[in-house]
Amino acid sequence: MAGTEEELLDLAEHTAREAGALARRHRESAVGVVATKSSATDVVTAADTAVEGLVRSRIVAARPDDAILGEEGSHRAGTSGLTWVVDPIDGTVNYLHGIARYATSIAVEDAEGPVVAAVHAPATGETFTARRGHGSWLDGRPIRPTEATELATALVGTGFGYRADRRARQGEVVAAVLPRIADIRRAGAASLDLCDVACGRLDAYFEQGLQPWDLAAGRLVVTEAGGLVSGLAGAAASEALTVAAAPGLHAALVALLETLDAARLG
Ligand code: LIP
Repeated sequence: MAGTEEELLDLAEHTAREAGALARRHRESAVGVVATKSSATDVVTAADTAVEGLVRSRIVAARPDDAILGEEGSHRAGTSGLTWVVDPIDGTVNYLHGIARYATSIAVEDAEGPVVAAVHAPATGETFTARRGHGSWLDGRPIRPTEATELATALVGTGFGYRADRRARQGEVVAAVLPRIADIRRAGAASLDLCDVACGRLDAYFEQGLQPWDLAAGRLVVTEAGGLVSGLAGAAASEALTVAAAPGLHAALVALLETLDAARLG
């Protein structure tokens, strides 16, 4: 499998870069909303659809027996036991508003979870990669989380959902967390927030409501860098809640969020 894993990572990285370049070209022309999903603010642009189509075509051409799970609907069954989990443009609202923080996020999963991951940010040109059991890298350089151990001095990322009732609850949680940490960052792209934990730009990150394509690649980048990712009460990270942190901080943040019942979906 080793040779295949290296080939998988190479394909994921090169496809994420090509997809990101297409997203950037679309952004430099005109970007418009072509549909909405869970709410009026959960938008889909023509670029989302075009970029996912490009990723799908590259995967099918190279690995026709693999399954695909894409945010914009390019679901495809497979027979190989591997699934490509794709967010063509993570940070869609940023992208639509011309905020230069969005990414193409690609993970390949087997029955045990993510095997390889690639997160490419076209606006900065940065590419995060990870391979299970082998580490995480930013543009080929190994990355590590911070040595943070105290919530009171921690810089923590978070995000909010597309449903107003869920945001109301998330706002309550953030209001309770904020006095217990140094500061909060809400930057709008979960995959990049997770990668920021992996490389030490953030000490931790938590968010309720992440979809598999938001989470799959960034979770492997964090864990292979030496960070910890979970839900609450020993659960795995999921739509209920994702908590990613430097190893010295993770338990304290989970404990705080458990006291706030932060996973109670709005
Ligand atoms: C986004 C996430 C972000 C979250 C947004 C949205 P999308 O994904 O990356 O962290 O706060 O609500 O889910 O929709 O841009 O792919």
